[in-house]
Amino acid sequence: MTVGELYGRLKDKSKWFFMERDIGRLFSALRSSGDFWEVLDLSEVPMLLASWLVGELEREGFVAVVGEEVRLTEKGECFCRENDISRARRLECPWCRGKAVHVEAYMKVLREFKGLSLERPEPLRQYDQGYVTEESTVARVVLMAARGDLEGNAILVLGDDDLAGLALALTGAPKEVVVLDIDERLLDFIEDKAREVGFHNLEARRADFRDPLPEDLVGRFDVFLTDPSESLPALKAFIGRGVVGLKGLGGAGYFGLTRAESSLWKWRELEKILVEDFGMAITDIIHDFNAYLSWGYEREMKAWDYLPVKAEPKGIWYRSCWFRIERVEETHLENVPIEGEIVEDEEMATA
Ligand code: SPD
Repeated sequence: MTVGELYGRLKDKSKWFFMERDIGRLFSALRSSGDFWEVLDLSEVPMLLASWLVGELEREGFVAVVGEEVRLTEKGECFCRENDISRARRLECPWCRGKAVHVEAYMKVLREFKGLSLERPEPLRQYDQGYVTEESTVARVVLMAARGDLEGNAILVLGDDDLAGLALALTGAPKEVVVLDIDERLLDFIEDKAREVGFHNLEARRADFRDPLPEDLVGRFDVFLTDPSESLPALKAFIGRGVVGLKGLGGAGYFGLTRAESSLWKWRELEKILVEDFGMAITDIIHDFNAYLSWGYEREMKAWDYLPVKAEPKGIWYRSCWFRIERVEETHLENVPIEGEIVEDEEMATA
């Protein structure tokens, strides 16, 4: 059977955006690992689609679930050989781990950041929290330095369970940092620690991004940073508020986007919004820049019921690509309330 024939049999049954290429990606990852979390990571097939697909492949006899593993059967191996599907491999640079920046000049910041993070508030499902490794947070700061978005800049952080505000404070480099979050625990923690390290130009303020950006923050910043939940309305709200916060042309923004919770269809929808509505050019997309630690509520998240194997992840499996965008056209920006729930769409899996 060809990949095209298998796709033809399955495509109309899927509830999610599904391309022929997803089949090749999934088989390729299954050739490399039987650990389903690692398969998700390697394949980059959205989590709910991949879970459903494994069920279909099991019914067709291509895979078997054995204990805590999803294994290719002889039929599955044969399918790969006949369709020239090779093993998925991680071929990232071992020096930067694919982050495209070298943290060496910021080792002191990383060391101090790790120390301060020991007491950080744990993720809450209520806010869809789940934070990145300390290395990822500091790499964001290093990238900002490399792009001229750190020294002397006014920086707005929208949502900060990753503690980017604190890492920025540790550099002592920004002119000011304003951290907005809905979670008072984070605000108190970040403000206290920033003061403790002697950075006094950080303000932490409660915000819900369904509300307009407060007037005194509109048009005040050189740079913003955010890592939103991945429904399109949430991405649009968080990034949109960030853009509203920028001073104007040349203002830059950073945000993360996964393949686990966002299909390439959603990527394109968002990219259209960035370019056409927000007047932004996409200057950087660094693949798998951010690595997230287990958030502790895996068994409660939406995807748990869909997983072919009910076992908790043993290591990092959830990563996001890191975007840098820059304002090149002063399009009209809305700063109006958004009604209703925004942290939900059919591809979101980990909330
Ligand atoms: N719900 C668990 C963790 C979610 C982490 N969100 C990352 C979003 C990336 N844009």
